[in-house]
Amino acid sequence: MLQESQLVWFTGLSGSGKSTLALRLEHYLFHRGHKVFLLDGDNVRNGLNRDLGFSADDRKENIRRVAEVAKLMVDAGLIVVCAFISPYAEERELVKQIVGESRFMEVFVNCPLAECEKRDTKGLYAKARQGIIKDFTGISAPYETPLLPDLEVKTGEEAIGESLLKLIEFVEPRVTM
Ligand code: GGZ
Repeated sequence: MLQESQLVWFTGLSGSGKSTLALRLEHYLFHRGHKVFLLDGDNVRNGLNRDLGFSADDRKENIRRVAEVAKLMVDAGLIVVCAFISPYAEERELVKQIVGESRFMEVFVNCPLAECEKRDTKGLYAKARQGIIKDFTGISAPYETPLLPDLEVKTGEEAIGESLLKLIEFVEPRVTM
Protein backbone atom coordinates (compact mmCIF):
# COMPACT_ATOMS: atom_id res chain seq x y z
CA MET A 1 0.00 0.00 0.00
CA LEU A 2 1.18 3.52 -0.70
CA GLN A 3 1.39 5.71 2.34
CA GLU A 4 2.62 9.14 3.33
CA SER A 5 5.28 8.68 5.99
CA GLN A 6 4.41 10.88 8.93
CA LEU A 7 5.13 11.36 12.61
CA VAL A 8 2.10 11.47 14.90
CA TRP A 9 3.28 13.00 18.18
CA PHE A 10 1.15 12.63 21.32
CA THR A 11 1.75 14.99 24.21
CA GLY A 12 -0.08 15.10 27.55
CA LEU A 13 0.15 14.39 31.25
CA SER A 14 0.95 11.00 32.75
CA GLY A 15 -2.33 9.10 32.87
CA SER A 16 -4.01 11.26 30.23
CA GLY A 17 -4.47 8.33 27.84
CA LYS A 18 -1.59 9.00 25.40
CA SER A 19 -0.21 5.46 25.40
CA THR A 20 -3.64 3.85 25.10
CA LEU A 21 -4.63 6.05 22.17
CA ALA A 22 -1.24 5.70 20.49
CA LEU A 23 -1.40 1.90 20.77
CA ARG A 24 -4.94 1.76 19.42
CA LEU A 25 -4.01 4.05 16.54
CA GLU A 26 -1.00 1.86 15.77
CA HIS A 27 -3.20 -1.26 15.70
CA TYR A 28 -5.81 0.43 13.54
CA LEU A 29 -3.29 1.62 10.96
CA PHE A 30 -1.50 -1.75 10.97
CA HIS A 31 -4.76 -3.57 10.24
CA ARG A 32 -5.46 -1.12 7.43
CA GLY A 33 -2.21 -2.25 5.84
CA HIS A 34 0.10 0.59 6.88
CA LYS A 35 3.68 0.19 7.99
CA VAL A 36 3.63 1.77 11.41
CA PHE A 37 5.84 1.80 14.50
CA LEU A 38 5.14 2.99 18.03
CA LEU A 39 7.74 4.65 20.23
CA ASP A 40 6.89 5.42 23.84
CA GLY A 41 8.42 5.66 27.27
CA ASP A 42 8.24 1.91 27.77
CA ASN A 43 10.36 0.89 24.78
CA VAL A 44 12.65 3.94 24.81
CA ARG A 45 13.37 4.73 28.46
CA ASN A 46 14.25 1.07 29.17
CA GLY A 47 16.78 0.92 26.34
CA LEU A 48 18.12 3.77 24.21
CA ASN A 49 17.43 6.38 26.91
CA ARG A 50 17.95 4.38 30.08
CA ASP A 51 20.69 6.80 31.12
CA LEU A 52 18.13 9.62 31.35
CA GLY A 53 15.93 10.68 34.27
CA PHE A 54 13.30 13.40 34.61
CA SER A 55 15.25 16.62 35.13
CA ALA A 56 14.43 19.31 32.56
CA ASP A 57 17.72 18.64 30.75
CA ASP A 58 17.18 14.87 30.68
CA ARG A 59 13.63 15.23 29.39
CA LYS A 60 14.89 17.51 26.62
CA GLU A 61 17.57 15.01 25.65
CA ASN A 62 14.99 12.20 25.80
CA ILE A 63 12.77 14.06 23.33
CA ARG A 64 15.67 15.08 21.06
CA ARG A 65 16.89 11.49 20.71
CA VAL A 66 13.38 10.20 20.10
CA ALA A 67 12.89 12.84 17.41
CA GLU A 68 16.11 11.81 15.65
CA VAL A 69 15.10 8.14 15.72
CA ALA A 70 11.59 8.99 14.53
CA LYS A 71 13.09 11.02 11.67
CA LEU A 72 15.14 8.04 10.48
CA MET A 73 12.04 5.87 10.57
CA VAL A 74 9.93 8.42 8.72
CA ASP A 75 12.75 8.75 6.15
CA ALA A 76 12.51 4.97 5.73
CA GLY A 77 8.82 5.30 4.87
CA LEU A 78 7.15 4.40 8.14
CA ILE A 79 4.33 6.06 9.98
CA VAL A 80 5.74 6.68 13.45
CA VAL A 81 3.50 7.15 16.45
CA CYS A 82 5.18 8.67 19.52
CA ALA A 83 3.68 9.01 23.01
CA PHE A 84 5.75 11.13 25.38
CA ILE A 85 4.73 13.67 27.99
CA SER A 86 7.05 16.12 26.19
CA PRO A 87 6.17 18.91 28.61
CA TYR A 88 8.17 21.73 27.01
CA ALA A 89 6.83 23.67 24.02
CA GLU A 90 10.38 24.35 22.84
CA GLU A 91 11.17 20.62 22.61
CA ARG A 92 7.95 19.85 20.75
CA GLU A 93 8.91 22.61 18.31
CA LEU A 94 12.35 21.00 17.96
CA VAL A 95 10.72 17.67 17.07
CA LYS A 96 8.78 19.45 14.34
CA GLN A 97 11.99 21.01 12.99
CA ILE A 98 13.91 17.71 13.09
CA VAL A 99 11.30 15.64 11.28
CA GLY A 100 10.07 18.47 9.06
CA GLU A 101 6.88 20.49 9.42
CA SER A 102 5.06 18.75 6.57
CA ARG A 103 5.63 15.32 8.17
CA PHE A 104 4.61 16.22 11.73
CA MET A 105 1.25 16.12 13.52
CA GLU A 106 0.93 17.17 17.13
CA VAL A 107 -1.91 15.59 19.10
CA PHE A 108 -2.67 17.11 22.48
CA VAL A 109 -4.23 14.55 24.81
CA ASN A 110 -5.98 16.97 27.09
CA CYS A 111 -7.05 15.53 30.43
CA PRO A 112 -7.25 17.77 33.51
CA LEU A 113 -4.60 17.13 36.14
CA ALA A 114 -7.31 16.43 38.75
CA GLU A 115 -8.72 13.65 36.58
CA CYS A 116 -5.28 12.10 35.88
CA GLU A 117 -4.55 12.22 39.59
CA LYS A 118 -7.90 10.65 40.42
CA ARG A 119 -7.21 7.77 38.00
CA ASP A 120 -3.61 7.35 39.20
CA THR A 121 -3.43 3.91 37.59
CA LYS A 122 0.20 3.37 38.58
CA GLY A 123 0.12 5.16 41.93
CA LEU A 124 2.71 7.67 40.70
CA TYR A 125 0.72 10.81 41.59
CA ALA A 126 0.35 9.64 45.17
CA LYS A 127 4.11 9.07 45.36
CA ALA A 128 4.75 12.47 43.78
CA ARG A 129 2.47 14.17 46.36
CA GLN A 130 4.40 12.42 49.13
CA GLY A 131 7.68 13.61 47.60
CA ILE A 132 8.82 10.05 46.93
CA ILE A 133 9.01 10.82 43.19
CA LYS A 134 10.68 14.14 42.46
CA ASP A 135 10.12 16.39 39.43
CA PHE A 136 6.75 14.83 38.61
CA THR A 137 4.93 16.50 35.74
CA GLY A 138 1.92 18.50 36.90
CA ILE A 139 2.90 18.21 40.59
CA SER A 140 6.50 19.33 40.94
CA ALA A 141 7.53 19.86 37.31
CA PRO A 142 5.83 21.94 34.60
CA TYR A 143 3.61 20.95 31.70
CA GLU A 144 3.36 23.63 29.03
CA THR A 145 -0.03 23.31 27.35
CA PRO A 146 0.18 23.21 23.54
CA LEU A 147 -1.27 26.44 22.14
CA LEU A 148 -1.85 25.31 18.56
CA PRO A 149 -1.91 21.52 18.38
CA ASP A 150 -2.96 19.95 15.09
CA LEU A 151 -5.56 17.95 17.01
CA GLU A 152 -6.84 18.02 20.58
CA VAL A 153 -8.72 15.16 22.19
CA LYS A 154 -10.39 15.71 25.55
CA THR A 155 -9.95 12.40 27.31
CA GLY A 156 -11.36 13.78 30.57
CA GLU A 157 -14.79 14.22 28.97
CA GLU A 158 -14.85 11.87 26.00
CA ALA A 159 -14.98 8.08 26.07
CA ILE A 160 -11.74 6.60 24.73
CA GLY A 161 -13.56 5.28 21.64
CA GLU A 162 -14.76 8.79 20.84
CA SER A 163 -11.23 10.21 21.05
CA LEU A 164 -9.93 7.34 18.93
CA LEU A 165 -12.52 8.02 16.24
CA LYS A 166 -11.52 11.71 16.08
CA LEU A 167 -7.91 10.65 15.88
CA ILE A 168 -8.49 8.20 13.05
CA GLU A 169 -10.59 10.72 11.12
CA PHE A 170 -7.77 13.23 11.43
CA VAL A 171 -4.77 10.96 10.81
CA GLU A 172 -5.95 8.47 8.20
CA PRO A 173 -6.46 10.93 5.29
CA ARG A 174 -3.04 12.42 6.02
CA VAL A 175 -1.19 9.11 5.76
CA THR A 176 -3.06 7.67 2.79
CA MET A 177 -2.08 8.52 -0.81
C1 GGZ B 1 6.64 12.26 34.82
C2 GGZ B 1 7.31 10.09 35.21
C3 GGZ B 1 8.19 10.55 36.19
C4 GGZ B 1 8.24 11.94 36.47
C5 GGZ B 1 8.39 8.38 36.07
N1 GGZ B 1 7.46 12.77 35.75
O1 GGZ B 1 2.34 7.33 33.15
P1 GGZ B 1 3.63 6.66 32.85
O2 GGZ B 1 4.64 6.81 34.04
O3 GGZ B 1 3.66 5.30 32.34
O4 GGZ B 1 4.36 7.62 31.88
C6 GGZ B 1 5.25 8.51 32.54
C7 GGZ B 1 6.60 8.31 31.95
C8 GGZ B 1 7.03 9.64 31.29
O5 GGZ B 1 8.11 9.46 30.44
P2 GGZ B 1 8.30 10.38 29.17
O6 GGZ B 1 9.51 9.87 28.47
O7 GGZ B 1 7.04 10.42 28.39
O8 GGZ B 1 8.55 11.82 29.82
S1 GGZ B 1 9.16 13.12 29.13
O9 GGZ B 1 8.52 13.28 27.81
O10 GGZ B 1 8.82 14.24 30.02
O11 GGZ B 1 10.61 12.94 29.00
C9 GGZ B 1 5.34 8.04 34.00
C10 GGZ B 1 6.82 7.79 34.23
O12 GGZ B 1 7.49 7.94 32.97
N2 GGZ B 1 7.46 8.75 35.14
N3 GGZ B 1 8.86 9.47 36.71
N4 GGZ B 1 9.07 12.44 37.39
N5 GGZ B 1 6.51 10.95 34.53
